[in-house]
Order: sequence, then structure tokens, then C-alpha cells
Amino acid sequence: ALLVAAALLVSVVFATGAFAEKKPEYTLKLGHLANTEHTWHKGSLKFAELVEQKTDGRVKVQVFPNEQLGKEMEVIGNIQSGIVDMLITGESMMNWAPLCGLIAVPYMIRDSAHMEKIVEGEVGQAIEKEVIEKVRLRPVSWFERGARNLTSNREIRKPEDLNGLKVRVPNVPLFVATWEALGAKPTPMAFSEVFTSLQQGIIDGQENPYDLIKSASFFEVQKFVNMTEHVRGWIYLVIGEDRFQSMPKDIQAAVLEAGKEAQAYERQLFRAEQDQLVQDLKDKGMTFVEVDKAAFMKVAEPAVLKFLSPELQEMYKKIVAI
Ligand code: 2Q2
Repeated sequence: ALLVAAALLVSVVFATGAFAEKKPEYTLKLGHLANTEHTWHKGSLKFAELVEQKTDGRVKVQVFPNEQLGKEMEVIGNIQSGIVDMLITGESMMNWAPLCGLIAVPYMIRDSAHMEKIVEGEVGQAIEKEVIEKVRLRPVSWFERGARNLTSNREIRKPEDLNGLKVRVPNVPLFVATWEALGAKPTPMAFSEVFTSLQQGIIDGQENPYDLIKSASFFEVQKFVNMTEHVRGWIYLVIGEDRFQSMPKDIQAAVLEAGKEAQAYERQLFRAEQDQLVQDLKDKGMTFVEVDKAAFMKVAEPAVLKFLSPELQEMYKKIVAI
């Protein structure tokens, strides 16, 4: 009887929460497509840690790598309908907010300094405003990305070499237009399906910065990194705007602050790993191929200009002149 009484007492204590951890008032689910070694994941974990700290545990952030929370396009929809909360996303948002097409324009951004000026300046502000209004997502951080490169199992040195190569691209209409103009067969597909599709020969190639080539182990199914360096883009950590507005002002401020600090943290990791990534891919057996970048540029530029609306063409001209 004594034991039963003791057990009862213990369960009462737990039920009243005397020993239980403080339960968060808000739990935010954050998804991205990279693996747990990737700087996006580490940046997301830093964001989670900072938000928890700054809100005294009132907000908890759960991070889901490898598209575990769903494919990028699905997650955007699921944030809009309030099922999940946060995502790392960029040019795919052009399907809602045309200005995001600027993140996908080939040979537009010259280097890190140029990118920073654009994203932090007038153009970046216009993009963020449109993302909030039209995608109903609020950027809290932006991460610099390395240049995108085409991987394949045969060398590609000039556009003519593409000759119908089936290239997977993300769901980004501007990427489709660019690769069509270059002479490839672009196929939009979610990131998490690319490895298997390459393995099964459904597609012949894909294009991404070094970090994602490594993250998804594309070196196991692709031999060449053709150094097209065709797009230097960036990407946003976003939170659903309705979710954001539903939270009290002090929590909103903590989320935005944590976003800025996580951004600085991620940038350091990103910069530090760039040279190592090339070596890692070489160690995994990939061969780096010099390409005729001028030839790629010559075809890509008019194709893109034809695709962009007059408003976007104006912004493009401004960006390259900065
Ligand atoms: O290949 C990919 O899926 C990524 O590198 C994409 O650039 C990225 O996920 C974009 O779709 C961002 O919106």
C-alpha cells in the first residue's frame, strides 16, 4: 500500500508539472533540402538555439533536413495553409513572386560583394516585400550560395555539347528557359528525387553549387563537374507570414534578431568551406572540366532577357550596372 501511495504521489507531481520541463507556447517546424553536414542545417540549428534563448523557451524550433518535411514546393503550400512554419527557399518562389526570378538570372551576380549590395539594397528590399505580399512568407535571413555548376557523365565544354542532355532543374521557370535555349532538355523535379533519377538514367545531369552536390552524394552517380558557374544566387530562411503575425511582438522581434545572427553564423561557415568543397568532390572521384563560359553567356543572356518582363529587365540592367 505504501508503494502504491508513493507511485500515486509521483504521478501527481509529474501531472501538475512540478518536475516537467516548461512547455513551449509555439513550436515552429523548419524544413530544408540539405543534409545535416550542410551549412543550411547548421545555420538552422543556430537559429533554433537563438530563438529558444531569446524567448526563454517560449518558442521551440524543430529542424527537418533532407526534405523530410516535404518537397520545397509542397512545403511552401503547407506553410501557406498553416501546417508547417519555416523553410529555406529562393528562386522557386518566382512561381508566386516574379521578382524572385532575379535570383535565377545567369551571369548576373559577379561576386560576394556584388551579391551583398544587391540583396541588402533596393532590389533585395523589393524582393522581400513581394515575397511577404505574394508568397505570404517572411524572410528572416539570407544565405549566400556558391555558383551553380552542371554535373554529368560526359564532359560538357560548350553549349553544343549539351545536345539534348536531360538536365534536372528545380521548379524554376527561368531555369527551364535558360537550359532550353542552351540546347539541353530541362526537367523540373524536387531535389530529393534527383539522386535516384540520376541513378536510374531518368535524367543525365543536374546543376547545383558544390555544397549541394556533396550534400546529396551526386558524386556517386555523376563523373564530371562542368564549371559553367552559370548562376550565383542566394536563398532565404523564411517563416509563414500569418504564423509570424499571430505571435506577440516580443517574440516577433526575437525571431528577426535570431535570423540576423544565424545569417552571420552561416556566412562564416559558408566562406570557410569553399576551397575544401572542391577538394572533397575531387577526393570522391569527380573530374572538374573547364568550360567556354563566354559561349554559355552568349546564349543564356538573350534567352533570359526575352523571358523577363519589362519591369524585371529594368531591374536586371540596374543590377549589372551596380
Ligand atoms: O537544386 C535545388 O533544388 C536547389 O539548389 C534550388 O536552387 C533551390 O532549392 C531553389 O529551388 C530555391 O528556391
